Amino acid sequence: MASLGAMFGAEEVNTFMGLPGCPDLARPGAGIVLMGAAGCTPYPSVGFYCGGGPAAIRAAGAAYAANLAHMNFDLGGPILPEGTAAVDAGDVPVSEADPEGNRARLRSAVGQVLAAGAVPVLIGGDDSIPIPMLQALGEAGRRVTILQIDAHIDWRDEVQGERWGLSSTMRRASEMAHVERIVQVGQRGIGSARMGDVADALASGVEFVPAGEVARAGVWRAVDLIPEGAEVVICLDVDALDPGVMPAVIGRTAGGLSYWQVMELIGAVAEKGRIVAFDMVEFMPERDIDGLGAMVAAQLLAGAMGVIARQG
Ligand SMILES: [Mn+2]
Repeated sequence: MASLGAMFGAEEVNTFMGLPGCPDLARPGAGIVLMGAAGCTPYPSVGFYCGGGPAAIRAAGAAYAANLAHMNFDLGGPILPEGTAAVDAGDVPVSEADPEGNRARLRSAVGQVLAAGAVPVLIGGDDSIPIPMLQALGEAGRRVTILQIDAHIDWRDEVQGERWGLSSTMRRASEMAHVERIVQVGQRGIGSARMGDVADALASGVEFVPAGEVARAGVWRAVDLIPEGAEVVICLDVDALDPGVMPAVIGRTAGGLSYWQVMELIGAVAEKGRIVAFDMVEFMPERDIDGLGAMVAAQLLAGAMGVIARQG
């Protein structure tokens, strides 16, 4: 079948947008290191239900391999401007049977990237993946603000006895001493949170910017809540996006953010502070419609990398 990539002469590539690989995480030779993970701490009822995410997002990115140096008007230049570089380190090995080992391997991989002075960009996989990434930032001595973009608040203390799963990500983050502030954007609809969990989050100092507010007034209050000069971790659950552009999620919820609202948030954070780590999770290929969600995920990921490459 004819494809966009073939039209523009993209060779077959295995990495995201044909970026160079990365044989040694400790010496990436680039300021941005992309890594995938099929999962981390699964709930037994669903397992690694986003396990195909990294491959699907890379496959969608392959279409742009021949266009990497072209003008991207979203960024005002090529994705990676002259003098910047990004590599794709492939996937961190994980297994549904070994969540503790998965967390250790993810912490170690992210830690190596941070030690090399690069920005880790992690693609999942479900929303349990950011937890070890956040721990690695603490081990590296970083003090961070988290900007979580998600339809759900992820403040469950445990689910089916599991404390490190995808519904507990922000509660675990709030317990980490090096996490100074959490701003959460995109909550909406039915099933976003339990009342008690919202109360706990607010009591801990979390600021919520619901999707309805973003629709009415834009992303700017969320940006105002990011401290000037902060080191920021952006945790993007793709279900924050409207299902009209991002159908590839386990639970579609009406009224989500647009591509531009998410790009505005990412760009504004990089202007106000510095993005020190980024994750994109919960992409579920089996739920996609004609590759629409994968295209949006790939373009958002490219856009985020372009913003990170440009920040001071
Ligand atoms: Mn979510």
